[in-house]
Amino acid sequence: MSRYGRDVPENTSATHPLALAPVTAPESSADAFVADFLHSLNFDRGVALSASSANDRYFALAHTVRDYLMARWLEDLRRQKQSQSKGVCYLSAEYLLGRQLDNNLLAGGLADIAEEALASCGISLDDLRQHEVEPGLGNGGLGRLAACFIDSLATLGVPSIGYGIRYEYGIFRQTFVEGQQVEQPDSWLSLGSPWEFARPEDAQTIAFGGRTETYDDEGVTRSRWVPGWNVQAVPYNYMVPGFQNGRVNTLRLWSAVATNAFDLRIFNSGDYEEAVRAQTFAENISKVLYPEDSTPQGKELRLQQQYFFVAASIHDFLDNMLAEGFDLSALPDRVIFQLNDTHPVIAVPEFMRVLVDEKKMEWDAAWAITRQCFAYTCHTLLPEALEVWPVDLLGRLLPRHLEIIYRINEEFLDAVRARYGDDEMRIRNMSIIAEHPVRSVRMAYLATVAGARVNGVAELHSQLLRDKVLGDFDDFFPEKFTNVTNGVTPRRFLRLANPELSGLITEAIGDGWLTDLERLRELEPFAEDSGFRAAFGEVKAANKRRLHEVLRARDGFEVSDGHLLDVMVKRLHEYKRQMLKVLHVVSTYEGVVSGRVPAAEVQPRTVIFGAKAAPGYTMAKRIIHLINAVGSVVNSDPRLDGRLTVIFPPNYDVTLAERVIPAADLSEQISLAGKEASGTGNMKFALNGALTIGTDDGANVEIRELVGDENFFLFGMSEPEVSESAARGYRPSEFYQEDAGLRAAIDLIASGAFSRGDRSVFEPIVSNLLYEDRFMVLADYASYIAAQERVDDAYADQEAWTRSAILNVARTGFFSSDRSIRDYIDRIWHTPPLA
Ligand code: 26V
Repeated sequence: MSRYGRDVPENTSATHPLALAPVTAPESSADAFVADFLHSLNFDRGVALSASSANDRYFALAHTVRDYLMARWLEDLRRQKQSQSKGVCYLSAEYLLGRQLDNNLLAGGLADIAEEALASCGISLDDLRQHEVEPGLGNGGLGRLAACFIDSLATLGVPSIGYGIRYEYGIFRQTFVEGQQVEQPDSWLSLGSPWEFARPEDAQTIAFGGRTETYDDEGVTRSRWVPGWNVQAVPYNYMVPGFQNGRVNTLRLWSAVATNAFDLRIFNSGDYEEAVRAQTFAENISKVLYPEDSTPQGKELRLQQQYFFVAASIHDFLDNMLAEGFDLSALPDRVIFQLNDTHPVIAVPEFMRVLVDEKKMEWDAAWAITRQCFAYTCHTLLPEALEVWPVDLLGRLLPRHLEIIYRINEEFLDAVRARYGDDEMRIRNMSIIAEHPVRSVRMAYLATVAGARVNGVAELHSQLLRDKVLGDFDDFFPEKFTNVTNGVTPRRFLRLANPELSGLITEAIGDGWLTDLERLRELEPFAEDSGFRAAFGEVKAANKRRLHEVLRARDGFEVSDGHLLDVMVKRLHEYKRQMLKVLHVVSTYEGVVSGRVPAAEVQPRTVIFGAKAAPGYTMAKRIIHLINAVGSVVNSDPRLDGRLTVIFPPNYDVTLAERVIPAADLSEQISLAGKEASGTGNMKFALNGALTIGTDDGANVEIRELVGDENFFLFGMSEPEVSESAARGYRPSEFYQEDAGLRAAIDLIASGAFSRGDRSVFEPIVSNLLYEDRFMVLADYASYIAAQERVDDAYADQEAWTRSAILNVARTGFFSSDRSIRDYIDRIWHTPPLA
């Protein structure tokens, strides 16, 4: 029964109360909203308004919003199944969603009504917003991209579903103790989530371990898997509403639960403790998000997570989305599984196993289908980030899958031999199985061999994939390779994060641009309009004030007005080169305290860092410590006259990003060329009118092409120069010897000036920079400092700066994730939108 006292009919007709739920609710419905809100407070939460906590009110509001979207959701679920048109299954181990309330209010066109309704009860919507704990089910760019993509899929009305893992603990909560990162568990579910719908009825049983055997099936010898143990995968559904288009897609995240059969057997043996232990073991699978985002540790639990969610997803699709008696050879017309990096690639042998072992299809026929049903997106260029699974581990956990991988490899290498002859070097390099240092499965190669398409995430990245990382594969099947440059959803990162700029844009060019972001081009002439520039400048100033309030309330920081706001927020990684930014700060500081530069000549700046380090990544954690140490010295030295401030709020997350990005003047995108696959933060900043200081790397290249050289601060070696320098042999100490400014900055760090005289604390950083550093910080130092001087000069002319900022907004509409999704449709998926 619905809460309206009637069951939801198969086809919600116009006369059904749920069907009347407005997409854009009429103004008069604030009263109805109040009634629904109070109903939810009383009947879902079981409290009276006067006795309710803020959390109760947040939940009641969320439930009310949910209910308004529900009819559309049920309708979309029904239609996607009924239409039997081709759809996308997006397989991703991460979804970094951010808070849901505002997004769903906006998508449902309910924001104004909700605000008015709550106000009439004396409740501030803004207060309730703060009660949402964001689901941090991702590490960084890759997880956030998945969240942007499901938003665009829903907004474009693409038949699709996102599949992933419902981690009980998301990305850790970062705290600082004496400047050093300490991780706390993120128990985002401790108060429950109002946005999820458990569907235990749709649980799947997922098997592991055991052995394989062959058997005679009416004269045909077949293989089968005899698993050793299994777990239940229980799905939780989340609404993914399109932007004011009446569409609601689904995100389905799997949670691991011990199977009855499993623990009963042990319970019956009388070993209660063992039974409980076994249950814990099974439920560990979805317990925690791995917080590493670049160096796969080859941990068994992680492979369990990967297989767990892709097997559940494939079975879910085959069991629930196909019509009765569906002819499996037509699968490529019905589905494409998009593999978000290598994490879900074990789906390939699972799909083959289902077709061959369970559906008894011929191997060749099954392989022909599989090759059309998968596509692979690569998100990295760092060799150490490419996942490999030791054969003994994989064979122990998934013995049948290993056999299937061997056969795929055998046939692939036969084809390679047929083309190139017995070129053993080439065969070894292209084999899905690596022999050294331990026999392992190269998941990126498996994905490339199986995928109908392989894409990189920015032009440069896709080119480097073809030229380097997957060069032999590009030679073998060039038609597979394509590019889809990343994008970000303008609903969250422009409309919600920056309502004032959004209002200003609408005033200037009318509405409609949020779903047609190239229309921001129409802002270009306004860059020449001094009135518009003044309004734009005021929006930026207001966003800065709002950020200052957040930083004060959240972390007790006091931030000065009138500073250039210089922001570097992203995961802490050596290749991203936070150290370059630190050296710039230290150089500025050293210039003043040494008396070479009068403080009055320093452009007032506030530098904001936000970054989490993988808990086991020692160098990254040391760099965090150094940033905090430099901040505490610089911020309290009166000789700087308050003209340089370093702020490092802990626990940078999507919620904080939404506050920081709209306030920024300068966006730091300073990775070593050829290392950052794309970057997506870079796009968010440009769209919000920050100017970029950046290398020719990832999507920076495309940003610069679009905004124009004069509106972008380029510095550093290009990728070919990096390769050349690496080939010659990089000798960082030469830069140190030859550049007095660099020497002074490094010496100051080495002297213990930021560690109370203790020279040992940051010594590993210094010696890394001087003698190893794969990421060539010192090589780009001089060029970076020179670019920062151009920044200072440019910022001194506020009119010109604002003009550039407006042009950045006007010219970066290309980076909407709607455009990325259209590219995926055209180049990879070929899925028409559902009418
Ligand atoms: C890798 C691994 C390795 C095993 C341990 C767990 C784990 C979790 C995540 C990852 C993903 C690393 C790759 C990644 O996040 N790439 C980023 O993808 C962004 C979206 O395409 C892109 O903008 C960034 O440049 C790229 O670094």
